[in-house]
Amino acid sequence: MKITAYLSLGSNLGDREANLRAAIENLSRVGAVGVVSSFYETEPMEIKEQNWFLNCVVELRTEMSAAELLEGLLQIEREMGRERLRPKGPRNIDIDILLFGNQIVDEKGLKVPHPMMHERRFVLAPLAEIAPDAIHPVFKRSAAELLSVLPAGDVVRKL
Ligand code: PH2
Ligand code: MG
Ligand code: MG
Repeated sequence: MKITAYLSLGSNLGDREANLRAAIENLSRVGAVGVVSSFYETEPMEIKEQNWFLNCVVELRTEMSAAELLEGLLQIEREMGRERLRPKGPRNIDIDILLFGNQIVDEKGLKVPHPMMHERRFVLAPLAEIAPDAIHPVFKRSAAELLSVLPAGDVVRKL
């Protein structure tokens, strides 16, 4: 049975746009890529003293389980030369699972929905652009609702 997942992609090292495009190409190995949001230039959150990011959200239809999908995404990150220098620090590519159907997963190394997605404008703006009605299964709120109640904060602008 196919599941619709939403993924957050981010890059703040090297040619950020080329990195997002290459990652989106590689996603065909883990499922069928559906709608892709605009690319957004976003102020770094949590660790402030790093380059601005490009972020986007991608819809993916997949036959995989959430755990298999995570493994596939980590493999793509590795093949793209991702180095893990510092948690939440600079990276050429980051691919995170935001939503996986209406599933809730709480395991070591895999938390779905992404535990910080509702606090992050760089996630909610592109998600609400392509899937305003996608429901967060813990808060039972749509992406558009979560975005509308987010306090003004970090800068996120469509490229
Ligand atoms: N990712 C982080 C931490 N902070 N800030 C922005 N703007 N975009 C990101 O993708 C991002 C971040 C950890 O994954
Ligand atoms: Mg991340
Ligand atoms: Mg990640």
